[in-house]
Amino acid sequence: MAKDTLEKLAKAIAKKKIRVIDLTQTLRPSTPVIQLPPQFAPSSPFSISEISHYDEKGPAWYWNDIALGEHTGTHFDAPIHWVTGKDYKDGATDTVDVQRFVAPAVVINCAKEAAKDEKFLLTPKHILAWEKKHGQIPDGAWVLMRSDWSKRTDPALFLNAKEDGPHTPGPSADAVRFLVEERNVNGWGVEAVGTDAGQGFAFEPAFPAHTLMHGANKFGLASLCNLDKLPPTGAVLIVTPLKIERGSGSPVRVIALVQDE
Ligand code: 23J
Ligand code: MN
Repeated sequence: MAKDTLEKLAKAIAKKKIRVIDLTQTLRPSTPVIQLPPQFAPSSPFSISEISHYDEKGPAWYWNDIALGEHTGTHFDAPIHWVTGKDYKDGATDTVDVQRFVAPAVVINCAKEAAKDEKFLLTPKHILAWEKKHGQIPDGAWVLMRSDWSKRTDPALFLNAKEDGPHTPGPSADAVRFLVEERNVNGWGVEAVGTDAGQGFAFEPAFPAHTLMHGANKFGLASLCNLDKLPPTGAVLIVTPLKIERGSGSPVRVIALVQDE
């Protein structure tokens, strides 16, 4: 590799030949948080309170206290989040190999399907059809499911809770199995509140994107946005969770590098 590769990259970014796209939702008290059945402990909503605002509490400075669950808003799921990944020494927010925080991404566009069917499930058949057009998913890539779900700005419509549980799109168990076993992905990312489909609790295995991905030391990304601004292949994601000691996940600012044609 040429020794000036990084220098060229920095110049291309400065000249906007390579653009930086924000895949992150704004954090605010109304940020939707996953809702579990009542027998399970809930994650609290994001909260923010002012410490001082150029006033008597701090004449020249403004700052806030914040409180939030690790899995709030646009966030990273570490392998130890799930019981199947609990023993990975490099599976916590503070122990993950940072090399994996910079990785290519492919985007599978399911926007039309999700618009027609709120419970749309991505299957191996869809993935293979995508690969026929765009080539095989590269080793170590993020696989991102574009559903345009992030365009649901009303928190209730975003969570889309119904009598029988949430109606939100996601992967089938077979799709997750395929990505883990047949393609050595870095992780799986979605626009919905969690990496699993809303009905994933009833799948076999339950919550396959959690059970199988984390069981294989792979990552998750949830509540992404702007996936419609990414090409199907060629983007590079930078995902840097907070270095929480033994953290199971973290809110994260996800950015993508994209080279225009
Ligand atoms: C805890 C329990 C079930 C689920 C989740 C968290 C998530 O989706 C998450 O944010 O990791 S499904
Ligand atoms: Mn999570």
